Amino acid sequence: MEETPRTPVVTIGLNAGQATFGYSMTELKNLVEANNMTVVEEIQQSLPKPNPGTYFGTGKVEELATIVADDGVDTIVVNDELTPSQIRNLEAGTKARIMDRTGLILEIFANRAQSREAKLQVQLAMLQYQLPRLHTSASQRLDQQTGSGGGGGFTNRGSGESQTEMSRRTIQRSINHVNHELKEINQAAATQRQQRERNELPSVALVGYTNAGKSTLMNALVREFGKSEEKQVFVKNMLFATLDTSVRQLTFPDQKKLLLSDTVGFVSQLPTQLVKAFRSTLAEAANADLLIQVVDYADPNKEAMMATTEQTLEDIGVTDVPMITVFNKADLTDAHYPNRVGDQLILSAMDADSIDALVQAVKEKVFHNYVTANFLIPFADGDVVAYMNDHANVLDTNYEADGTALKVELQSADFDRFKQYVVTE
Ligand SMILES: Nc1nc2c(ncn2[C@@H]2O[C@H](COP(=O)(O)OP(=O)(O)OP(=O)(O)O)[C@@H](O)[C@H]2O)c(=O)[nH]1
Ligand SMILES: [Mg+2]
Repeated sequence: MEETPRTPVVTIGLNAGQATFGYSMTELKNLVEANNMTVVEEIQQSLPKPNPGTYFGTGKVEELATIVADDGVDTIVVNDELTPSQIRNLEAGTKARIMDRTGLILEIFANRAQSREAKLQVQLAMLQYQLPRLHTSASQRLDQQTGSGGGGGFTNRGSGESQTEMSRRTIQRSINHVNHELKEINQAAATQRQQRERNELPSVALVGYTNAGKSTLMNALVREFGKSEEKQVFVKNMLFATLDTSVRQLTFPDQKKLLLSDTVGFVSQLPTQLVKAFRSTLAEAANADLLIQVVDYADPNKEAMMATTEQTLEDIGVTDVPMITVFNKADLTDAHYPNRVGDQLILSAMDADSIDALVQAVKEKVFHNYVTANFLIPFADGDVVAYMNDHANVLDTNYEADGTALKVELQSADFDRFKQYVVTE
């Protein structure tokens, strides 16, 4: 199958001396490629702060205009979010379409969204991004219509503004409509979450930079410990393969159970409109008992990616959930794996021993309210023995004259519940 040709673009970033500048330009290139475009020229300008009117300096805008004219490039991608008037001024100055980082990320999300919820969330973010921009571009059209002089300016202005108002109202109506639909979906999700909480299973969420291998780890764990009917999640070597939250139950051989969730990956400067729109999807992470931060250990920018993940978690209000850090894709490095030091693991999602090491680390963090005890259960209370076999880790069973003797590792709540059968050795 022929791939659709990639749109050639010029990228440009403002270097104000921030330590992460180089990384953010690499990230921008990856985002551009994720949007089926290709970078033909990368430009940067060192300026202590942006020019309020055109973001870049006058000389740079002229340089861009020359490149556009000479190289036949018609899209310029800017590394930051611009104000509506900066976009307008740059478009006028370069005769090219200007796409800012936010617009680019929104477009990628829009192309990736599959489920109804993800589509609505992206639509909401796009409408919110458009709302202030629509106003400006419409009044700009109005300025062009009225020109500099013109006695009829007042009437034109009036009709132009009402047109803007109308479009704004249309967008606002769409926002309300999408919000309403999302609310219904969210209510259902919240009910499910409550249901699960009532089941009192601990919940663990995979978080991290996009393409780190979260979904691959989820699949490896589900393959080994999931219910047979539970589906694998989508994995692909691209940015933002996952936009939907998936929750799967894992049951370990010792009957300990937990819920594992996989969700949307992060990138630096994730647009606020998207973070807001995806709040309910990200709620899984906020409500988790444990986070597994997944890092691509083979990526030279892993430190910056970890900082991005931690910043994004803070932005969505996830601040005090315990976390273990998984340095994944170790098979692509020279590192020895699996290797665990405290709450950090170097491993590969492709390796069975790594998965066991991860499970061990997760269990230590999550199942701390367990106790081991001996019980003697009279034969008349056979249902208690059945309960133990289903819900606890039965270590030893002996049939004695006055009942079944069990040595069991179980939740402290269950221990309290069956206290009457406890025997001390
Ligand atoms: N070599 C190697 N490749 C891996 C490993 N883990 C994941 N990958 C590959 O990395 C790519 C991204 O994996 P995903 O699991 O989709 O990553 P993700 O973190 O879910 O990404 P998003 O959903 O986009 O945020 C895929 O091509 C995987 O096959 C690993 O341990 N080793
Ligand atoms: Mg994924």
